[in-house]
Amino acid sequence: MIQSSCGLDCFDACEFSVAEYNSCELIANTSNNTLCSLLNKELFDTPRIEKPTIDGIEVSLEEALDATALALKEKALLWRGSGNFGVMNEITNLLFEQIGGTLTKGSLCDGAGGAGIEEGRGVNRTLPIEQIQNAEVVIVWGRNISTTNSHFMPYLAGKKIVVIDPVATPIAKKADLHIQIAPRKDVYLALMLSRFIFMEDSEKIEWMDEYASEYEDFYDFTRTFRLKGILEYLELNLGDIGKLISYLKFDKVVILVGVGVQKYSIGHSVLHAIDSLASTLGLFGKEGCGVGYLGDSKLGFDNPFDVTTPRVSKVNTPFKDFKTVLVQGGNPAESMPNSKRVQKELESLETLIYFGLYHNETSKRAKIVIPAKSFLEKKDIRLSYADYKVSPMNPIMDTDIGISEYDFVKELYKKGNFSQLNKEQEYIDKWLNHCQKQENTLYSPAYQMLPYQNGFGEDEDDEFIFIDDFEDYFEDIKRLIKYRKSSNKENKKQEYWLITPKAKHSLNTQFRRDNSVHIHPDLGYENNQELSISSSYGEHKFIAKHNSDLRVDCVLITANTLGVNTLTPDTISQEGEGACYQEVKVTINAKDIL
Ligand SMILES: Nc1nc2c(c(=O)[nH]1)N[C@H]1C(S)=C(S)[C@@H](COP(=O)(O)OP(=O)(O)OC[C@H]3O[C@@H](n4cnc5c(=O)[nH]c(N)nc54)[C@H](O)[C@@H]3O)O[C@H]1N2
Ligand SMILES: Nc1nc2c(c(=O)[nH]1)N[C@H]1C(S)=C(S)[C@@H](COP(=O)(O)OP(=O)(O)OC[C@H]3O[C@@H](n4cnc5c(=O)[nH]c(N)nc54)[C@H](O)[C@@H]3O)O[C@H]1N2
Ligand code: SF4
Ligand SMILES: [Mo]
Repeated sequence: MIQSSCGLDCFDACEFSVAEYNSCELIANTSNNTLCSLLNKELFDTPRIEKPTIDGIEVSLEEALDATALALKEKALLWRGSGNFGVMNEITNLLFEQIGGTLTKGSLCDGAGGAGIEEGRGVNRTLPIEQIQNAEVVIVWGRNISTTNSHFMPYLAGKKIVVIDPVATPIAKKADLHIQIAPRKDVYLALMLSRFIFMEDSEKIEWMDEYASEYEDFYDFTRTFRLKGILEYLELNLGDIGKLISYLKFDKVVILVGVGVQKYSIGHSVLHAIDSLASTLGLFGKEGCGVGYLGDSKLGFDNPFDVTTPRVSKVNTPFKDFKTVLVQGGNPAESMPNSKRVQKELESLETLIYFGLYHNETSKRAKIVIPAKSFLEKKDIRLSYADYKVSPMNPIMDTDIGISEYDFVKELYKKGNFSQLNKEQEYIDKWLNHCQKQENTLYSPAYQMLPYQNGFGEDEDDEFIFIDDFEDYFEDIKRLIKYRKSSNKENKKQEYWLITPKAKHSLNTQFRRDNSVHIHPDLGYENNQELSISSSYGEHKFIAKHNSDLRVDCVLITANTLGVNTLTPDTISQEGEGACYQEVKVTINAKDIL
């Protein structure tokens, strides 16, 4: 038996075993006993890049690495994606430190929300699965559990479920309560719920006196908004709020937040407001309670790949300032926002190097293409953003294809005459040595059964800091409410919110791709009709798919859909240097509108 784990960037971090080397039959080690089709099927079915190429012509690995070494002598940037979640992927940082190159900072993923959590709690600790299991009520807030986090589904069985999501997701359809909120309004909902909790005297004063004593100021802040106006803006009535509060008032409440709520410039404020609501209810450090988001998986580790190189934004990366760009484990030409700009800049580079498993929109534009080994073929360990488990990844099969990140860096060290690299196992051991070991399981050094039980901040001697203000430059809601009646939009083309979540049979842009735009049937377009969707960033043609799970004011295009990011803005979130994929309104253009 060889033990290993899935390296895909996913909440579940599944572990598996194989009976023998080179066996493709993966046996799940999870309690739920299934591995999803991404690992079991798509990973094996997707054609790999087998040979290195330069200008499309097959070359030996040696030639490709020589050309890479030469190109890295120019002003060079490393843009690393999240194609493989193993920690050894970051070893390329050491190479860029040696060559005096530049790395990126910020996040296409959870950065904005993470920053909001740190504003309130000081550090972003993961909520242990045990607390989810112990909850009576689970509020699923902008997370598409059955698609992106399916191994959590069994933990939710038998609990009261509330879903806050603009889409009637599968879990929303089964929920006790679904608030089909309009996009980007969650911060106001969290603040209003907190206000009502104070108004009803349901706040947990004793807990707050000890751990979050500035609550009076928070209550005052929630009262700076006009109640009636906000409820209208939220399209909710007092009855809806009452129902939501009736669930929040249970003893054991867990809130599971996904990235959906924070793909906006105010993403940090959304998480900060949700955490503030949770503090009002004393949900931290208590059995069966807590707010689970994407936790800081590296918390407590001393990362051997931390380097101090210059960094540029990962969200609106100025590729044109560089001569050489190495893309590793990512597909910026499609996964980054404002992808037209990205594609143009990648095309005009002197040398774009793509180091990955599959051909994609980035590899197609690359001068040098170097095939990587997949996580089934190399040694690594992975952390998790939804659990404290640390999972070794062992090679389970041989391949002639590609090179591992460690060997890639080792070869380039040799070619550059840089100092000796440590042995691969020594780096892996540096990670492992920090882990807590219980029986045969490894846990992160930050593992705590009840996070924030003793307080907040790194040393757990701080208080929770409530949200006390935020600025919204995209929607000035005080103005919106004031001028609602007089605003005349008749001459303006109807605009829709763009919802761009994950797809079931792909992992971001890896595996199956799509070409659909989901629209509500009431909009009057035909199913399968070609529609051009445009925003102030670009325009792209998609095939219409009727979807009555949507609100009529939203269109939905999944992250694996070609062209979706021609529509999205490369704005950087106010905090956390995160991407703001949904901070945009789009229009629908069809020749034959009914
Ligand atoms: N519209 C829209 N855009 C989004 C999102 C969205 O929800 N909507 N989501 C955003 C989010 S959350 C994320 S995390 C990003 C992800 O965006 P990226 O980080 O760019 O990831 P992918 O597009 O999935 O590309 C991953 C690539 O990694 C390569 N790869 C896989 N394993 C390995 C390996 O072991 N070594 C090497 N060298 N390469 C490997 C594969 O060839 C694959 O093509 O996308 C963001 N973009
Ligand atoms: N199958 C599959 N699994 C994946 C991935 C994948 O591509 N495919 N990607 C992985 C990665 S990189 C990540 S980061 C995670 C992310 O996993 P999730 O957090 O689940 O991310 P999303 O699918 O982007 O969006 C989640 C939900 O947010 C809702 N939403 C959108 N806008 C809003 C809003 O304004 N308010 C509220 N309340 N809800 C909103 C969407 O309708 C959607 O149901 O999933 C991981 N797992
Ligand atoms: S993609 Fe996620 S759910 Fe599927 S096997 Fe990997 S970790 Fe598990
Ligand atoms: Mo992500």
